[in-house]
Amino acid sequence: MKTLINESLVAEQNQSLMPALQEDYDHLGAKLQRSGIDIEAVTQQAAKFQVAVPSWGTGTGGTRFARFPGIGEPRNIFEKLEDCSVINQMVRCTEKVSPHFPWDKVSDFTELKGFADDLGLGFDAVNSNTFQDQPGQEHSYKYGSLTNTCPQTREQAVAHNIECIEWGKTLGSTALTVWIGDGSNFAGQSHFQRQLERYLDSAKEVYNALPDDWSMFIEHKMFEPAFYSTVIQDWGTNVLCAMELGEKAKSLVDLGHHAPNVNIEMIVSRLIQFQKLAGFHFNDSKYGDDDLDSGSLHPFQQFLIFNELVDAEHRNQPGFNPAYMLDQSHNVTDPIESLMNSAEEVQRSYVKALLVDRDALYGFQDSNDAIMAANTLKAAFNLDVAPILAMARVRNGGAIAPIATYRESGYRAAAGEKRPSSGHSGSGIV
Ligand code: LRH
Ligand code: MN
Ligand code: MN
Repeated sequence: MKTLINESLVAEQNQSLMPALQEDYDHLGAKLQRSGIDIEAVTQQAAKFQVAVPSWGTGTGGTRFARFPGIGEPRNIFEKLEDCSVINQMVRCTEKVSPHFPWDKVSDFTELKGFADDLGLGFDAVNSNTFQDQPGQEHSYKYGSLTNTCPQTREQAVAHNIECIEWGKTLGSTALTVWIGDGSNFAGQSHFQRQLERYLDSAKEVYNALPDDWSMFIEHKMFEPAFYSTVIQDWGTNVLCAMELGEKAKSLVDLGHHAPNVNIEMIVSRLIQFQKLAGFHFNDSKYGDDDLDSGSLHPFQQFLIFNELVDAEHRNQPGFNPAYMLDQSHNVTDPIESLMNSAEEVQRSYVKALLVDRDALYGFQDSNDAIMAANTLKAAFNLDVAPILAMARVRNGGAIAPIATYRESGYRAAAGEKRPSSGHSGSGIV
C-alpha cells in the first residue's frame, strides 16, 4: 500500500509520544478494570471502527455568499483520494471514500478503482446529484428532478441515478445515496400528493436498477434549497418511501437535516427497530444544515446516537448494518485536519457508548430509577477515552497525534506547490 506521508516520520513521532500514552492507557485500564471492563477488548473494537470520508469534504466548501479557497486544494478526484489516503494513514479508521457524481469527474472508473486500491482505499455509497444543472444538460432541475412535472426531466434524473449505480459497480460500492432538493418555495406552488407520487414512480425505476446486493439510501432534509416545502422533508416521509420501495431501500440520517432540538437518537432507534436504518452522514450543526465538524458542538447528542447503535449491536438486532459516513463542509480549517478530527470524534462516541454499563441501565429503566439511568449514561460519556483511541490508531499503523504528525510532514505546503490554486474548483458544495 502506497503511503504519502513518510512512514519513518510517523514512527519517530509515535516513539516520542508512546511512553506518555502507555502511562495514560495503563491508568485508564486500571480504572476500567474496577468496573469489570477489559480495556484490551474495547481497544480491539475501537480498532475495527470505520467511518467513510466524503470526497467533497476534501476541498473548501464555501457558502452561497463566498468561497475562500485553501492552499493546495485537490483539483480532481485523484487528488481528493490522495488527501483521503493521508487522512486514513493518520487515523486508520477511514478506509472508504464516498464519491459524488458528477462533482467527481471520472473518465475511466477502472483506472480510478486501481488508483484507490494502490492507496489502500475503497468506496462507500455513491451519491447522485440532481440538485444542480450541469453544463450541457438537456432538461433543467429548476423545478425539481425526480419529482419534476415534466416526464423527460424525471427520466433524465432517473437515468443519472442509474448511471451512478453502474459507475459504483466498477468501484466496488454497494449503495446509492439519493438526496433531492426538490420542493417548493411558495404555498400552493406544488400539489403535495402528486409531487410525492412522482417521486415514488421515479424512485421505483432507480430501485429496480439496483443489483441484488445493493441498497438505496434515501436522505431526508427539512428545507434548503426549497424554502416552503421539501418532498423528502423528514424521517417520516423518508421511511414511508423506503417501505413503499422495498427491502433494499433504507433511510439515511444526516445529523444536520432536522429541526432544531429534534430527538435524533430516537429517530435512529425507530429506524433500527423496523430494520430501516441505512446509515449516517455525520456532522454537527447549530442552526440548520451547517455541516460543521462532527462532535464539535454536540458531542453528547452524538454519544446518545451511538448509545442506540451500540445497544442494537449488543442485542444483535436483525438487519442492523449501518453505513457510517461524514458529510461536512470546511470553510476555515484545513479539510484534512477537520476530517481527521471528525473521524476521531465519531470513533470517540462509539467507544464511549461501548463503555455504558448496559445491564445496569436496563435495570434502572425497569425500576424507573431515572436519575441512576441518566448517571449510567453520563458515567460513560464523562470518561476520557483518548488513550484507547490513540492506542487503536497506533496498533493499526496510524499516528498517536494525527494533526501534529500531519503538520510536521509539510504535506499541505507541498500540495500547494503541486496544485496551484484555480481560485475556484473544490467541492462545488451547495
Ligand atoms: C444535502 C447533503 C447531501 C448532499 C450533500 C452534499 O444537504 O447533505 O448529502 O449529497 O449535502
Ligand atoms: Mn448529507
Ligand atoms: Mn446536508
